Amino acid sequence: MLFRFVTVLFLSYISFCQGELNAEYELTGKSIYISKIKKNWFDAVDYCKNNGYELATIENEQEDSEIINALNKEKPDSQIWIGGFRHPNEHPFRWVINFKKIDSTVYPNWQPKQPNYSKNDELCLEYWNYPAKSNIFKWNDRKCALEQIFICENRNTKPKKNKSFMEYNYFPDSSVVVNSEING
Ligand SMILES: [Ca+2]
Repeated sequence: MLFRFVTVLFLSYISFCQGELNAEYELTGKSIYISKIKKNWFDAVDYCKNNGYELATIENEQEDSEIINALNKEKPDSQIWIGGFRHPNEHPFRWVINFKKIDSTVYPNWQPKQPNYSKNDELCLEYWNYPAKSNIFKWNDRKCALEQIFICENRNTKPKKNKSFMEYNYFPDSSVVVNSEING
């Protein structure tokens, strides 16, 4: 366990030295990094996890507004991956960190007319900054294969079941999703 902890710290140190992330933001109950590099959604999940973080999740309006404040300071790209996804056969999106459904019981900040389940293949969740429509950093479902910047989070209080969403065998194989999106 100690070795694993030290390894995670070491890997974090390596990545943070490579200039792949913007400055750390200390928010209520967690810290976040906004990446400078772009990855598809699955690789963004792995990148955060390999550094002891998770792709960012949003539990309530305060968490949403704090991340949006950080985004407004960094002025990053207009589309940024966060840790929400859905199974092709299920409509509620879920958070990677705890599998919780993103439904009416959870604070939702969708862009108008989103999620639109475009061609039934927009399985991954992003922030979409769309100032022309006065929609600043709201949520949108988008193709997981697209390479975008992303947000990693480290929560002070870890969920009790912090299994990777991959370990639930819930999501279809990531290479199948990416290949079908690229070729389909
Ligand atoms: Ca969409």
